Amino acid sequence: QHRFWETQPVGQFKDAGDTSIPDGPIEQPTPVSAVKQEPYNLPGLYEWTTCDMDDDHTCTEVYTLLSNNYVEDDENMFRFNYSKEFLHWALRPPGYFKSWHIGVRVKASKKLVAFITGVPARIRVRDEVVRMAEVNFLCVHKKLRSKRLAPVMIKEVTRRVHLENIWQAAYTAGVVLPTPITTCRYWHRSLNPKKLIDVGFSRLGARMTMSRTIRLYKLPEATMTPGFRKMELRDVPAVTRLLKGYLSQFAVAPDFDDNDVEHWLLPVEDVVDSYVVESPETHEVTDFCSFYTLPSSILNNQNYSVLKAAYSYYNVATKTSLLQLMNDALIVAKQKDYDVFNALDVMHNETFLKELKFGPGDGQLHYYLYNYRLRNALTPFELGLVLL
Ligand code: MYA
Ligand code: JJ1
Repeated sequence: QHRFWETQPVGQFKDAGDTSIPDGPIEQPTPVSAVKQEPYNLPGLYEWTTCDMDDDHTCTEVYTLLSNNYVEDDENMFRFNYSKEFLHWALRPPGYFKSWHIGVRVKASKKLVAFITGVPARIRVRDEVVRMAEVNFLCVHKKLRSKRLAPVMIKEVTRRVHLENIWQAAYTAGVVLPTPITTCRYWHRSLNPKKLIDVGFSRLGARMTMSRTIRLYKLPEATMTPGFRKMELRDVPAVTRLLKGYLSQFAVAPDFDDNDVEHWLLPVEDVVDSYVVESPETHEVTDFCSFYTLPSSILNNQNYSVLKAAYSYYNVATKTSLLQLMNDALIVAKQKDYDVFNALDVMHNETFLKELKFGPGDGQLHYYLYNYRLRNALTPFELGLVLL
């Protein structure tokens, strides 16, 4: 069934429901000196490369590989189109390791044909904060698929993570592997319904006309919460406090400090947007919301080539209702010309999705931990983690 995954320290389908196996690491760490010193062998025509994401040419090569070969929807109508600026941000958080940005090139031509990355994170699982790698951007060129290259790349990133004395990882995928800690659904809020329908992202509902649909999704011109403004550097300590308090209730969530918040939440144009609510009376920051920008290429459409999508990231409401806060997030996304606002059913998102006219998508996202067993799967609303 899973020739590769059966050999890995992950929850195995055959152990499902076995309550005699405890939660926690599946295998114990070895001394770093005992970690294999040489890279895994690639097929003879290919070689490993470490990608320097500060180098504009390398960043462009990675961007081009992903924009032509990364994740598509089940009908191959859309493909994620992460921008260079996004990749630069996503791959260089505090304490990142360049050695975890791994490419594969064709020896003869030096063409980049595969990629996988890790970035360090502290993730709390129940009561334990665990140092992990967040693994993302696994991509093999379309012409090199099904040659078992992916397992070699996963083993190589694992080796390089072990060399930093880190023994666990978190990752997400659209496919089912052994064994998800939870399975989330994507929800979509139309901001530009006419374009979404024109490109086949959504359909005109039954008994709906285009003009009724446009009216249905219309939003106010301006945000409604007094004191709602863009997050600034001076807000970092307050946002960290809000996030720590909020995330503590979930079974799995990142353990963010001020440095992490500065990196992951401070706005970067066309990459990540964050807003706070500063009380007009007390000047206290009481709420915040954020989204990241991940456009998709529209494959095979005469009129449009990109879908501009915002993805809900971390949101914390203490004084304002989460519903009103997210409505303001939709309003700013509309002002900034996004076509759609996407969200997973994680954290407390269920409390606003239907009311704010999000509809369920056809895509699912499975969350996984490497070398950490959870006896019982979580519900999406027990999950406090969003990966990019
Ligand atoms: S998820 C996004 C993944 N990328 C895409 O979907 C882009 C488009 N697709 C491709 O580029 C290829 O199809 C990929 C597979 C590269 C995905 N995660 O080489 P193969 C297993 C894990 O012949 P290919 C993301 O980036 C598959 O079950 N395993 O297949 C997070 C089979 O194993 P088994 C996957 O299609 C990545 C084997 O690979 C995935 O040419 C997290 C087949 O290999 C997948 N998404 O290439 C990675 N897809 O026989 C794990 C297929 O056992 C990280 N497979 O079923 C683990 C933690 C590591 C660090 C640990 C540190 C301690
Ligand atoms: O975007 C997705 N689906 C869209 C488009 C579907 C096109 C045909 N397959 C969708 N649209 C309906 C929207 C509609 C708007 C009005 C209200 C009702 C709903 O459902 C899906 C998510 O739903 N996206 C994907 O399939 C992309 C891949 C998702 C897996 C990601 C793996 C990530 C890797 C991680 O690192």
